[in-house]
Amino acid sequence: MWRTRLFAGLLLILLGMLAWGASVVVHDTTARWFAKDLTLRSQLAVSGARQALLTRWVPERSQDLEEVLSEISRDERIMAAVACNPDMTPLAKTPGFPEQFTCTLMGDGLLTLAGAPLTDRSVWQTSSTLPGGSVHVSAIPVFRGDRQLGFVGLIHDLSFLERRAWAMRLFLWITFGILALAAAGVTLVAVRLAWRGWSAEFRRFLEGGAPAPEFQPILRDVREFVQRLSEEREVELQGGKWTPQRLKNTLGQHLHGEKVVILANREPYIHERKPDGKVSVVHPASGLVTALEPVMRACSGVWVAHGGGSADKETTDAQGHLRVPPGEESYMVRRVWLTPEEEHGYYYGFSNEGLWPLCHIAHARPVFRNEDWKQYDAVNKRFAEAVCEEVDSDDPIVLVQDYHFAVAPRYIRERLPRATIISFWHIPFPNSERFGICPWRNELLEGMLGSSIIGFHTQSHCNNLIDGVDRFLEARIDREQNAIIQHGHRTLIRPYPISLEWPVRWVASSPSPKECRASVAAELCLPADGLIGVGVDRLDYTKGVEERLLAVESLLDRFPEYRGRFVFVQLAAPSRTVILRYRELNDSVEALAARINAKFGQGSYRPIALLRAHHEPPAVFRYYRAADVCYVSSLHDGMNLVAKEFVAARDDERGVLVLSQFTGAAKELTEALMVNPYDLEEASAALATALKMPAREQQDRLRAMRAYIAEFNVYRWAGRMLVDAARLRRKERLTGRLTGGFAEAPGSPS
Ligand code: ADQ
Repeated sequence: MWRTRLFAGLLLILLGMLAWGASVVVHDTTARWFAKDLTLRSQLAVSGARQALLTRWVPERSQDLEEVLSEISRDERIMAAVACNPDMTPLAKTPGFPEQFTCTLMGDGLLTLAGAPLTDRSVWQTSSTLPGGSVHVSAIPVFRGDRQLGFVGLIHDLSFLERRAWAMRLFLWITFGILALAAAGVTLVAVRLAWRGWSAEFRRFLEGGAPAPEFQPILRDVREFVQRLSEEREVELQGGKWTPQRLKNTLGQHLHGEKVVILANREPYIHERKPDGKVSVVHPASGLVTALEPVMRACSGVWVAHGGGSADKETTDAQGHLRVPPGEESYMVRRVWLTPEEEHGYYYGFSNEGLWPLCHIAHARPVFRNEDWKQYDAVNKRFAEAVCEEVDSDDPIVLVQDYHFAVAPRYIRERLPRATIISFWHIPFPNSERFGICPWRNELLEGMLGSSIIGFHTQSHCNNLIDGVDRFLEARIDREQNAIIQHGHRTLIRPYPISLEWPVRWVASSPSPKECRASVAAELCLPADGLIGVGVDRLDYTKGVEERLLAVESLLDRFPEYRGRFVFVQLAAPSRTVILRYRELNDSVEALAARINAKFGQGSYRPIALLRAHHEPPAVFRYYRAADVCYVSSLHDGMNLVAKEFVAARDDERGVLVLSQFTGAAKELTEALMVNPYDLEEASAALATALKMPAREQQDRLRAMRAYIAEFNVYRWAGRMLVDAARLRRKERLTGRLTGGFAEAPGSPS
């Protein structure tokens, strides 16, 4: 409504300005007309009295001449008249003729008339102001034959013209004013009537009535908007931020506290038997686990995963069940056992030699073996069965994690047609040209489409999946809703950028950044003004570890002032070492670090500290908190949680994040120093900039990124997905899908 008022106000102002402009134009035009009119009148007055003037134009008859002038000035507009000699002296004038209009003034005026010689048709004129108002002054020559006797000067009263102009202006203002009010009034009434119709239509729609067809598209948007608003409101009421409690409440409110079952290859806690015979619990180096574990703590439920630890079997019951986290026991892990052949084909083979390089632009050739595919498919089926054993209703909520389980959603759907299955793909999804090289591309896509929702970190990965389906499958794409409909079943494709728990629990239990720095600097034998860089990764070729070490070399080449002062600590957890490409990477990183250390090392100083081992989270956070700079140089990464962890670790608001532009995180952490990791000059310059960055700027950048992660934390990530799932279930119930199988009802909402 305020828009309408604004529009009406603007209309009023516009019409006012129009009225003012029109009055100026009218005034100028009429003034020009009156000036012409007065010239004519002056000529007429003088030529009418010509005879009388000629007979009396001698000094002796100045008395008579004055009478003639008085006769001329009897015209109601002529105030006074004067007769002047050619030598510019007055011959006669009417009483009260204004002193300032001298014969000299008027005579000089006549002389300035350009062009032809003066005649009795010539007129000089000007306007002036007297205390009583404006006047018009004119001078007209008087000739006897060819001889000029002199000239007559006339003073015209112009005050009537001003009065007339004011009257005209007033008239225009009133006319335009009435017009403006009428136009604004008509607009307001028209909008009010339209608004009433629209709001009645909205209300009817929101109350569940059938809207008029022309309103349907906009009303659908409005309903979604209102729903979003009410959710935002709910957020505000709960203090604005997503927390474990809020996630629990959301589950209770939207999903009535239903149990969530997670299917992931990696388990959150691995039991390993150490050489001394003791069993230890290991937190795996995995972004997926880092993100999902806090969600499970908040939601409870069951996490179904491969039991890969050497002491995993002996720490579970006969069904592979174990309550975790150790000491808290808030949710259940269900371990699934794989034979070495199964693990080889499904995990190392198809998942990590096939799909992983297929999805990452990191110049590793995917290897697809028929035997691996068979294992992958069979293992997916086994895990799907394990999920179905863990559910306690026929319409459970299942979160399927990552590329290891592309076909599991279809197997779960076959057994539980009413399940709500959300698949989240933690790595990039390739474009259709690249995806098309996979011999089992159709089977993978069909499998994924068993899901109710498929999530990616970014919209561009969503688009790639949709394009792939468009290209390879018989399916209908609803581009407006970002949905795929196949065999009557609808799958929504949505971006959900993953994040961390906030605050990260390892930060609170860590020593202060100062203490961390002192202890790490001592370990590295750094001088007092020493500087520390850090990189934290699984040793994977997509993480750009080689490019990172080369950037450090370039920094020391180009900026010698850092030699002897700067040490880059690379924590590198060995990963997938069964695969040749990973073993090669391991060797080449080691060789590279040794070469750079040999080049710049001196005494006890080594610029690269390569710590090739798995580190438990407190150790990882100690390095984050000690560092001046953290460099994340992934060649391609779905999100990259290391970047977010570094920011979360720095509650002292010190340190700089240098981040590869090819990570999903780069789209969110825009205050990081962004680099192309292949461009060693750019990367080393960014490292130098980071090491010189003033404390104030470090603080500004970190503060902005910390605020972002605090808000967009992992509870929000999970909450958004689960709320979308709940909405979907509501819609499905409404359209009767749950009673009639999972086929989409005709015209069902998305
Ligand atoms: P990852 O490829 O595993 O995850 P990332 O997101 O960087 O990569 O997470 C790595 C996790 O492992 C972090 O929590 C880190 O602290 C930990 N870690 C790394 N090196 C370690 C080491 N040496 N010792 C101990 N812990 C270590 C996949 C995708 C990512 C996506 C995540 C989450 O590849 O793009 O961000 O899933 O969706």
